[in-house]
Amino acid sequence: MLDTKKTIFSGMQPSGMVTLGNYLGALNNWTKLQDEYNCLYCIVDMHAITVRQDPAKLRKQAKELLMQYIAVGLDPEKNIIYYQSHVPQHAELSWVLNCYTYMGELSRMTQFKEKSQRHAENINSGLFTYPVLMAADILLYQADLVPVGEDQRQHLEITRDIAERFNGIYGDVFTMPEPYIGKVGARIMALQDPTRKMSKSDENKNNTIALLDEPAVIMNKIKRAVTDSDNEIRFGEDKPGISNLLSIYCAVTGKTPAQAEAEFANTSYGAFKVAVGEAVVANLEPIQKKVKELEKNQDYMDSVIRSGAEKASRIAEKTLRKVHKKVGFPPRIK
Ligand code: ATP
Ligand code: LTN
Repeated sequence: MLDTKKTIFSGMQPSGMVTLGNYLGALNNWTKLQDEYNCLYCIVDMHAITVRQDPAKLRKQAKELLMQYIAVGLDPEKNIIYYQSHVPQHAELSWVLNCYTYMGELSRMTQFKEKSQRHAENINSGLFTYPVLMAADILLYQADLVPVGEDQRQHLEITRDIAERFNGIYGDVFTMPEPYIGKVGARIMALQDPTRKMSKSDENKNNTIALLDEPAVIMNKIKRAVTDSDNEIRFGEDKPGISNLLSIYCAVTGKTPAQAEAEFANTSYGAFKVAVGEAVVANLEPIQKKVKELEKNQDYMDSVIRSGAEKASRIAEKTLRKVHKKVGFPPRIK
């Protein structure tokens, strides 16, 4: 049967505990797409080492991320789920694409500027070429669509620029990918500083809610979230804290902004925060339960890891061979 489904690729770094931001901005959309598309969801451990990681912790986080992919509802039978470092074609294509990417365009990346400020002691060249590896991830699988949070829009643009440049020279080698950015939850902010995005590598754990946080911890973090003093529950640029909590509420309940505003029109901040906390806890409960089950099933996890890498590698190799041929590398002798 002819496979006419389009392809989706996305990834997440095992750089900390998965946050509510990662879930609402990305993971939650991924599960909605798995029936209509051929999907690959990668754990981008090679991206994670652009910031110094503790080896034992990185390994643990990668495994936990994999379990959370499955626990939120990604079916390993329907989707290709794998570790980036198990598929060497990512690094190989990344090298080639490095030679088609300009220093100038990489220096304009907001994430690079932001991360080099945060890690001034370790501004390594991997951090600088991070978007090239990301372009390789996406282009290797000829992805049509890339579901990500708002913060990744710029990386998608540079991916398209690289693809367009390469195709311009060699003909249609790469499919042009489009970003897929959801309407709600695309940018969840830090709880203690709602002008910054919630980020899993944030050292202040009061800024983030982890998918695996205990219910009491979640309630507490939301209670302590920074708001303002005018006691009005509505969306507004002048109300970043309340707007963030409202966005979270809408994303976990499926309610529209107008519905949420109406619901809390005469509510105190205290009661509102309890309602948001309870909605989050209820949403995360089944995910946490599923992770506990998966933790007990090592054999199953191993089989997912093995088969995911095999399937991804087979597809990736096709694109890589084509690229090698186009740029003029000598053919392999069988
Ligand atoms: P790090 O802190 O290590 O940079 P991160 O939390 O920013 O990590 P990533 O692994 O870089 O997370 O991103 C995974 C996915 O989650 C991406 O699609 C990204 O756009 C999305 N995402 C990250 N943070 C948020 C957020 N605060 N709101 C919505 N989506 C987000
Ligand atoms: N840079 C992304 C993670 C990432 C990714 C990708 C996302 C790496 N490769 C390919 C989509 C497609 C981030 O979220 N920080």
